[in-house]
Amino acid sequence: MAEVEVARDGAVQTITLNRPDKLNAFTLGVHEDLQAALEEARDPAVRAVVITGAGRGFSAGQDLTAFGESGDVAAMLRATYHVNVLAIRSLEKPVLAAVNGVCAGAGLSLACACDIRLASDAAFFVPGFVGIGLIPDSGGSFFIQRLLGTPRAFEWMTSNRRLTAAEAHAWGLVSEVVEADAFAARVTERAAELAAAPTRAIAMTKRLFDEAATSTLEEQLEREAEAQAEAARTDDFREGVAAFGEKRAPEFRGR
Ligand code: LHQ
Repeated sequence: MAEVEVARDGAVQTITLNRPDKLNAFTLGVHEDLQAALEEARDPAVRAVVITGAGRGFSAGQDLTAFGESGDVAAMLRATYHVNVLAIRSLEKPVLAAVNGVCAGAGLSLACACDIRLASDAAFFVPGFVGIGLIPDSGGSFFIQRLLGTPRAFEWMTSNRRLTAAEAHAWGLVSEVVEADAFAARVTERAAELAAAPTRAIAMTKRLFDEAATSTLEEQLEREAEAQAEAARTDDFREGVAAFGEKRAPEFRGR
């Protein structure tokens, strides 16, 4: 079995981290396969991406038994986690983290690099890093600070406290918690909704929000104007306005 499985259902690509015995902890092989899967997700026919885990884990982060694969930690991070986190952010379509179970360390960072997080009620969230004397890497210090705000992010990431799915929802870390039995069906439904959305507008919204983190209002207004001009040239905009006039649901094609 591959350590990362890729499946396509219509316009949805599902990427499953697949080392269930090790809670889908990351090895070099997992990084390489994830990189290939994210490259495949650039296909314009893919309009929504789901990242999830096999078994009872989403991911427990770095495989601590494979830590010795490279002596140079910074170089290892740059060559592996950084590439995949940046690939998720630059993907011009929504990426949904379907957090089916345990989510820790760089697995938590990866989930937080995604655009939307849905959690099973069987999931729980653990910083991990501080438990072994490390700092939140793989974008953890960036995304978790933005999602939770500095006081809460700092308190949590320095405590290593387990957060239940319900607590993660109350904090805004995940947008929805679903009973474990109904989780797969809900993920399929949510991913299909995203894949049927106006993909170009969603991609531009994703980029605008990322840029807003470091922009002035003036810069952002200008970016919005340029992006809106582009969105207004899409077939999906024409379809949206036509459907509105005809009092029917729009059929967006992602172009
Ligand atoms: C694991 C792991 C794991 C290997 C569970 N590795 N086997 C760091 C270093 C440098 C550069 C790159 O970046 C990073 C980033 C990081 O991600 S650092 C943080 C690494 N992650 C952790 O420290 C979490 C370690 N794991 C845990 O604390 C627990 O396993 C959690 C809280 C995630 C889950 O606890 P349980 O539900 O009680 O499961 P378990 O501990 O029994 O784990 C099940 C199996 O998975 C077990 O194997 P075994 O053969 O005994 O059944 C674990 O050894 C294995 N496993 N995490 N990261």
